[in-house]
Amino acid sequence: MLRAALIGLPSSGKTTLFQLMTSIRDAPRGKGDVNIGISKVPDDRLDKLTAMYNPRKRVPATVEFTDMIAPARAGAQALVDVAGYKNADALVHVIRAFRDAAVAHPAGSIDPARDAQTMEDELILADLGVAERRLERIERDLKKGRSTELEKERDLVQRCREALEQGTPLRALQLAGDDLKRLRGFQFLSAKPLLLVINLDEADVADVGADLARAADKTGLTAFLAHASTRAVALCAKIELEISQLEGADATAFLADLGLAESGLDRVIRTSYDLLGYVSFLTVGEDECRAWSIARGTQAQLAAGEIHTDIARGFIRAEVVAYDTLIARGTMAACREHGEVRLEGKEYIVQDGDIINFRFAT
Ligand SMILES: Nc1nc2c(ncn2[C@@H]2O[C@H](COP(=O)(O)OP(=O)(O)OP(=O)(O)O)[C@@H](O)[C@H]2O)c(=O)[nH]1
Ligand SMILES: [Mg+2]
Repeated sequence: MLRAALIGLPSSGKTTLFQLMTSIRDAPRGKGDVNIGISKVPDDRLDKLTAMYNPRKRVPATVEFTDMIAPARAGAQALVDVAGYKNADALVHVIRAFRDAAVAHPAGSIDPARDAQTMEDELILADLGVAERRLERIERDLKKGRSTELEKERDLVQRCREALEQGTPLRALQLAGDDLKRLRGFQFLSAKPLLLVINLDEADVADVGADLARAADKTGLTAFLAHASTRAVALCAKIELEISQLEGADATAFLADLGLAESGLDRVIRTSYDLLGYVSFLTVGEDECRAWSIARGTQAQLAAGEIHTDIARGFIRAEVVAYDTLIARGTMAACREHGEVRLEGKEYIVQDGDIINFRFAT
């Protein structure tokens, strides 16, 4: 399951967004450090399959959101100190663009570009400390004896330090393969995928709609976004939360009035998936129809492990049919008759929308 942590200045709208994403309307306060909630991933394909199989259970993929309870600041320090934050797969930075004089801004004025840069600087500064400490240790160890692996690590961490010193977040380096593995243990904050959520003012929603370029222009974030090496979504958390409490048809009509084809929840999740390169595969049956999330490029045996470690361990074959094929044929039996249910091995790369039945031995 994808785990996302909400960060941002005080009163930027983190808890409002958390409520929108998780349907937890009165999150408990004062119990531990963080609120944790689950968001169901909207999925048309799962809806269609549920209609086809009429299963006892329909289980969507989920995303877990973490929100600090009444933090002094949910900035880089929280990410370093609080476990639920440190282990997040992705960070969601809520940037205040709503004006409301009744809600004080810690810096005394509304300036989304300044706030976006402040958070970026915090992440970079925290990482710079980690990189420098690591380099000192590597140099000390290298004096004791040569090691090719340590030298490789030193070169990589040096590259990271140079980027950070120039104000470049590590996610912009687009590291891959062994380099990515070497960095994993450090939990560099600026290397984590980051989604920016521009929390619009009520008065700007109708004008902006779902047009990100216009939202950026309106909130002075165009230049920042051009260099941020990340993705953004613009929404008004307060209005979206009000709309989400309406009945389905009313909510759709309300969104359409504002020029929005999709709810804020859908947009935040879809953009997070794009950002992380996540795709879904599905399992079907009379008992349960279910969607599962995996990273793009995941092999069948690893994907099986999402369901259960036993299935991965005893993996024999994956029976795979593409979603579009099943919908076109109408039944799994018809797909079989036409030879469209493929048998795939451990190393098969699971595709978005694959419907899979894993064969395994226990
Ligand atoms: N006008 C307006 N107010 C908003 C919007 N989003 C949040 N607020 C209000 O701003 C205040 C702070 O929102 P929260 O969601 O609690 O912000 P937060 O980032 O969780 O704040 P802390 O947890 O204290 O750091 C609340 O009174 C919200 O109702 C918005 O889009 N427009
Ligand atoms: Mg809060």
